[in-house]
Amino acid sequence: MTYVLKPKFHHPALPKNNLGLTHRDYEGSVSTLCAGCGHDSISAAIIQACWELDLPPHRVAKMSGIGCSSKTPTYFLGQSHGFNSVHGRMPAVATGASLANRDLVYLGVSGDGDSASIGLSHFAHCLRRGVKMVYILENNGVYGLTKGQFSATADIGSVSKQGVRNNDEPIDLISMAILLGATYVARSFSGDKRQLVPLIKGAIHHRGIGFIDVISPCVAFNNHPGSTKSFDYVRAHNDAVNALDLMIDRDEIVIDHEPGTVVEVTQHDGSVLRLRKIEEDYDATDRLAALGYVQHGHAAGEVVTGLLYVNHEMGDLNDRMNTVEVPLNSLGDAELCPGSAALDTINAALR
Ligand SMILES: Cc1ncc(C[n+]2csc(CCOP(=O)(O)OP(=O)(O)O)c2C)c(N)n1
Ligand code: SF4
Ligand SMILES: [Mg+2]
Repeated sequence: MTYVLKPKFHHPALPKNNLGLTHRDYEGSVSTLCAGCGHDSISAAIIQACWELDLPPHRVAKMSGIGCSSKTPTYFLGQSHGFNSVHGRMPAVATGASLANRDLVYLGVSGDGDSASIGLSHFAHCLRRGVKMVYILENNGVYGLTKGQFSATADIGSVSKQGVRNNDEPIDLISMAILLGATYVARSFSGDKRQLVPLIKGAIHHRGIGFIDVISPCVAFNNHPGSTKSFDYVRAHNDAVNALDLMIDRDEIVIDHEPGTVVEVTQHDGSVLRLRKIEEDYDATDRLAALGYVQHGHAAGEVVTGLLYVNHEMGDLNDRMNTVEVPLNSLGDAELCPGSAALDTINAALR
């Protein structure tokens, strides 16, 4: 519970990253979610990714909306900035923050209710505009916080815990993201940390929007036979198209998974996404093919996972709007009020 403080001491032999910080330094408060909730595993993956990347916690801003998923930023990166906004409005707040200060790493956490219902328009515009952020969607197919109503991502024909059938078409946020022009689109499963941690790391290093749809079972309301968002269903239908590793400064890394054809994508900041193909024909840089593959997988009841689409050439919203490099709050009077001559030039340009 949040009122139970986590002990600050830790084993002296805990490994440290290049900043001299242990994994514990990236944790937050004790989680109040149900024991076994998929969302807690995603928090653990975020902690692992930030620790491995040597991210200074004060350089991260956690943004969220409302829901069990949106509560989770309290449970990771306790020394980072955070803004828990209103239902569905996380993308709008993150857009403003990202434009005002491009120096921070923005980690947005949302739920399927938060992003696919009340916040659908905010989700869409944030993705199409390419806000520089990581957008993690903790997708359980239900409104967990308000006791398990079907959300807009629940599959047609899936059955609730009370035995009610969902008759509405689901919104596939991955297909939407690709159609909307998002430039880093991935799907993963909260139960697969080995896949999820590198996907989060790659998204943090991506210049643009890094959208990750993580299937995250709700053990209280949507983890029964008949659900297509349960641990058992996702384990049985997980179709991974590739496995990702992130190389920074071209460091040699040890890959502990099986061999396969490797494709490398160099990002704006020089980091390299190293994709080992599991599906030989899958090309994560081909937008239309990715869309087709995801749709076919969905029609066959498969949960297609991995880095599904990446485009490192588009840049982000800050590039497109030509925003200043430094945070707005560090600008002084001289930059903010350049005088009447500058104003005359602007006015002349508008005549
Ligand atoms: C404006 C507004 N409408 C409705 C609610 C009630 N509400 C709170 S959380 C939620 C849905 C949460 O579902 P999701 O985003 O999927 O998060 P989960 O709890 O499943 O992680 C709703 C409808 C609210 N808090 N604010
Ligand atoms: S109600 Fe569901 S989503 Fe919410 S904490 Fe419990 S298991 Fe997680
Ligand atoms: Mg939900």
